[in-house]
Amino acid sequence: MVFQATTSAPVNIACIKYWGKRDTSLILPTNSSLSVTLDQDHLRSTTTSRADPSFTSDRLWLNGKEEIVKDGGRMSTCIKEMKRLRKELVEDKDPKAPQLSTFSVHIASYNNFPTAAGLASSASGFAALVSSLAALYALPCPPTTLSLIARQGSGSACRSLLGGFVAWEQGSQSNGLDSHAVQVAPESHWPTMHALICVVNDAKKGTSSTSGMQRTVETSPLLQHRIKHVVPQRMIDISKAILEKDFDSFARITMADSNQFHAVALDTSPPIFYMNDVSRAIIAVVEEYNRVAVETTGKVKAAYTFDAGPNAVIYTEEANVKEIIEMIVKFFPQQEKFKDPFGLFGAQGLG
Ligand code: 2P0
Repeated sequence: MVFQATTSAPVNIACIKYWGKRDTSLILPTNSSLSVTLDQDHLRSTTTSRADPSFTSDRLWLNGKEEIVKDGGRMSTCIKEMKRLRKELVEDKDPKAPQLSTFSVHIASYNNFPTAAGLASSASGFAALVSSLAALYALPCPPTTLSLIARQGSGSACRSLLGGFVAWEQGSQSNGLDSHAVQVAPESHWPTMHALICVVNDAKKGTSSTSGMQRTVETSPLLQHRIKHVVPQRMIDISKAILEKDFDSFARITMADSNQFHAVALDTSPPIFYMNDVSRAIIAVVEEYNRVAVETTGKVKAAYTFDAGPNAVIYTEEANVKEIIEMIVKFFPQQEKFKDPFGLFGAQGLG
């Protein structure tokens, strides 16, 4: 009998950014965050997990290359937690169920986009890992429960287990049981919302999110202001904007939060720079585009956001997608060799 399951999970792009942990081993954040899960075929991790009594250890291959599963590391924690759930929820209840929790697993995962280039590969990667083990172990768990485990792989991964508009509630318990993802609205709620992915640079980033954010927690006074006085209200306001499909408010909050996240990175000692000159030029172009839109309609039409890297994501509604792509291509002519190398330069529909 073969015990194997394959599932995939998409990346998510945060509008309210997660940056900072209050507990680094359980991965509990210093603030809540909110993201949009992209739902098309680009930017996904696909993971196959197999359990077999002949396997002698848990092993993992990422894009075809074996990675060490370190004892006590994040990968090993996720696998261990999933085996614990299998035992508790399936095997202890049904003694005839195959004792898969006692077998080692082999896991193979592929990203269809550049790994660790600020395109949230750890988010889709750990979400796909947890969902493939949940399928392998036939766990009767809602995505919220699985998000508690994906969170321990990589914080942002907890948000990729749900579709549409997803909040990661920071929670207040020290055991982390209330620090999980919740869906604010499904993708069908706002099908005209699109995310344009602009790959500025697909090289591996200089400062990893994990080490960068802890340096920020240790050294940035601005982070303390952000987590106490800014993010809580923004979480309320952006959730309302999403529920009311109020693009103008959604966009203004998203841009302000991206800018504050990068300000907090700059406020870190030594400072962290994730955006480059092209990123800043994209901000200038979108700001000018919005200035004209506000003059004519009173509302902005696009929102840029940047994660821990120079690549831009531009949120907009369907009616503006063509115009914005044409504008970006005009201001940032693509060298032939960089023309859509990963098939990413285009609209990611959410509908
Ligand atoms: C986010 N980022 O909310 C923010 C915005 C980057 C900038 O979540 O240490 O890779 O694995 O929990 O999840 C990147 O952080 O960090 C991230 P760990 P993770 O999407």
